[in-house]
Amino acid sequence: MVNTTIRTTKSEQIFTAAQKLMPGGVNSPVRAFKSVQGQPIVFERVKGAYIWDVDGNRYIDYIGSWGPAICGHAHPEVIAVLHETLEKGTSFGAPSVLENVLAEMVIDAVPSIEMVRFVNSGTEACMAVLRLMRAFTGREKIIKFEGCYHGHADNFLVKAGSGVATLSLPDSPGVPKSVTNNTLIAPFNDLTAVKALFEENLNEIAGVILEPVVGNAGFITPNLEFLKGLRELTQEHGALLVFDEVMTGFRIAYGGAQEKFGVTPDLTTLGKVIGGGLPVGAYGGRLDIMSMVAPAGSVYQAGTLSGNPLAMTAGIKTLELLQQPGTYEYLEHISKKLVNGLLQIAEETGHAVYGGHIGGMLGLFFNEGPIRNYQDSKKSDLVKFSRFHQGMLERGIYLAPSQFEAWFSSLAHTEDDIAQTLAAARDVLSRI
Ligand code: KE4
Repeated sequence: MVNTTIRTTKSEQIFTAAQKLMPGGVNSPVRAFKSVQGQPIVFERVKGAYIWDVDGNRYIDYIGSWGPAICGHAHPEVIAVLHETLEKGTSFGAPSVLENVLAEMVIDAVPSIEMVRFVNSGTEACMAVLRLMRAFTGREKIIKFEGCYHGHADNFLVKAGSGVATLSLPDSPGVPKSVTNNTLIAPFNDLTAVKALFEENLNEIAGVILEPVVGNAGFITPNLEFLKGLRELTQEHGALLVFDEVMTGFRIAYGGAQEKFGVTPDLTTLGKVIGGGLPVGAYGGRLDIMSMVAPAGSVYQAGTLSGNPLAMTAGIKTLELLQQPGTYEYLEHISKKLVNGLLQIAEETGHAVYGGHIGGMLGLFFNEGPIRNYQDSKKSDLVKFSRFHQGMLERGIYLAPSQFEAWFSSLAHTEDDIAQTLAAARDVLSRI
């Protein structure tokens, strides 16, 4: 079904052509709108909290390029410094002082990070941190949590979230059993299950990796006791604790979930925000572990465009903007206003909805709740979500096209944007 009230002729034409050129017409599955009605909107340009499609329709955007646009799309100060760097070239393939600057900012901000390595995506960061965990401990098994997504490397495509959950893909074809045999799964927020895995696999588990606040099974918050328990359990068993903060890093607090909850892992992965919209990822942590990474140590990892000057420039400026006083209070305020407004409207219009927020990250389920893990979030009403998504799109509100994704606010979203979003939600929820 195409959007009935907004003209999307050009989007349709371009997307039809795209499907002959790229698998599913997209370069990342979740963009394909497979689990919601309608078809993908083809973007023309973005600015602040808004996007414009190729048909000239404007939307208030709560995806923000899946996290990077935390200061608003195409922030003038980011664009300005990028122009300056562009004049000096786009890639050096050699050290630049920009890498030192961003590395220092990340090390100063993130409690667990004493040394950091930049890569080009969150997937790369998670792949590298996995190899490092195994090298440091000499063990092969890892524990991940159902519904958590750590990029598309083979080892992590086991009961993953995000596009894997959205498309309800089986553990992806092409991933050898020999690889996933070493990936143990537990339900999020279930410390007992993790304890059992450690006891059943004594001295074999290299570490535990998790999204400390889940964004890839929909928005799921941790029990603090769960996070603290993982910290104690990994220490007790000589295993490493890894926070995948690709999504939460610099978004739920300047120092990420580990600052917010006061639990410090051994290693952390980052992405999205630290590149300010340019391709980036990073992994970092304890000096004794990071010193094992080549060429300082023997754990190999490399990348042609790693630390490239454009991504470093955009990341530095983005973090500078986030350091300004009041930014996280504003993100908290805007997210809270949106979520609380939606919960109230849902109640008034008779829909079971569960939602929450932390800083600039939020989410909503068509579900009675509580949502403690992926099994809970899977019980959500996906048909109703799809109708809600389509209705909001037709009213100029751009939400993640999957129940199994988080929403993102930014410093550019205004009170008026929230009011418009809530008005649209009331209209849609009173009709579906
Ligand atoms: P990338 O390889 O997409 O840069 O990062 C992978 C990744 C790792 N860890 C976490 C916690 C992540 O959220 C991600 C990527 N997030 C998705 C959104 N759910 C990216 C959007 C997409 O896949 O197109």
